[in-house]
Amino acid sequence: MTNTSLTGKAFPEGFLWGGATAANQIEGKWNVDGKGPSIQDVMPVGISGAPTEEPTQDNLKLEAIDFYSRYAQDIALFAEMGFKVFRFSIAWSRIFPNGDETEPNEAGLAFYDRVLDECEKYGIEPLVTISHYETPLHLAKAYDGWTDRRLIGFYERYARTLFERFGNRVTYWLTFNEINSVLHAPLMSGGIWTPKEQLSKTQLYQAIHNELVASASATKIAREVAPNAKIGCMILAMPTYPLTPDPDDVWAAKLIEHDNYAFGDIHVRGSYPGYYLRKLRELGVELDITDEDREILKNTVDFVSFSYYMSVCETADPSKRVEGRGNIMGGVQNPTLEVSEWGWSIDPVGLRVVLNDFWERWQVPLFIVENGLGAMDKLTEVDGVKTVEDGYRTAYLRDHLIQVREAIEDGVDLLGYTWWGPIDLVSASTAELSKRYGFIYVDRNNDGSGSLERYRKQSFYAYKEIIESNGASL
Ligand code: BGP
Repeated sequence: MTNTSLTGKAFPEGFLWGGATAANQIEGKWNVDGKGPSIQDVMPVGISGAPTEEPTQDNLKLEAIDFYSRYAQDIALFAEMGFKVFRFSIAWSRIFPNGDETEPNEAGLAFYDRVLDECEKYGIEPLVTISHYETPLHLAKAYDGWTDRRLIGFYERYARTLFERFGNRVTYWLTFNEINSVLHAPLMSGGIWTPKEQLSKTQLYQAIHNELVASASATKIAREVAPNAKIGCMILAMPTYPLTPDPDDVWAAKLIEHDNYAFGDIHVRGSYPGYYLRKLRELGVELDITDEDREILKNTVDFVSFSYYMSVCETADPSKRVEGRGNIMGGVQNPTLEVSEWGWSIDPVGLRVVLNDFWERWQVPLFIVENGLGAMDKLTEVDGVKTVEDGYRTAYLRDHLIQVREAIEDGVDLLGYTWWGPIDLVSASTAELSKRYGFIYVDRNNDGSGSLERYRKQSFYAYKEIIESNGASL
């Protein structure tokens, strides 16, 4: 299957190798230097349970891995691995603590200046997510998040503030993390306080519309105030295979793909596709779309970025449905694949499938901004040095990168690859620390204990070697 003749072939020159994080999963210091609470500060169990009214001590994100204090040391470790790019998000509620203020919080902006200073010191390109699952809590509670059109204006002000402040230091921007995940996780992804079961389809699709307009509007603002900026959308990619060759299964899989493609189609083409309008009609949803919205949507993105962890299957036959676990969306388990300790299918070829599909469909450069393996790691000692013998992580990394190389050979225009969680962090879906993704181990446990010391895992050296050889060592 795999074309082994590519073994030893380097990736294109200038390929951006690196790692990806999100503010709420690493920074900690949730109420320091003027930061307001975000939805994450009241989500102690991620999306696996209800939010709390106030931040509670069991919420690991409140201190996370204390990147807020340790960013210089952490970025130095990324530099040691040879990172060319570091993806991080800006915590909206550090800049606008409630989200609806008119003036930004200078101390919040100053923190990201310091982070950028460190990146520049090592020649690491920043890749900034404007909104990564961390809507200010006030916007969630007082406005019901993105269901309310007024969020467009708040987000525009926030994005403009970032472009004005950092536009000369940051080239690559992502407007919303995994924007399609709002379909499945309305609070985490859309800051929507109404519980999912009580949310009407009209509210949900209006929230999506409002986010899409805000995203396009950010692109428009960037063109004005930060002309060198490259703006990307970010999609949770999960290829959906038909469970059997039955055409009904093929079509059922296509419908799921449409749900996800719609977000890319709108960002790249600037208008709603026919299949999406049909879906809205069939759901009986009538959206509030203004003529101005339609104009704004025409501000299309420069590139499409995505996360990729796994694939799923779909079937039209309820008797064949065996639900698997997975990244936010889940789906029908693929019986041919192994799964991770969290039940996520492991499918390197699926990454090649996504890269080809997205490239053929949109013909804009792509960026893999998340891919990784969450696993239980065991800190051990080798020759007196603390480390983790995580050959399983290196194997996952290599297997996926080999498919990436195949896709590049297939003609896909790919800007780079950022491994999710190059340093252990708090997981999004379950808010635990024992689900470790890092090449760097962080001594902190699910009960909050630990010194926060950092240790290089064996995969640290494996990734370093891959980057050093620009992929030729694969
Ligand atoms: C993506 C999110 C990330 C990240 C990752 C892994 O959906 O963009 O924030 O956490 O998935 O998921 P988890 O942390 O649940 O293992």
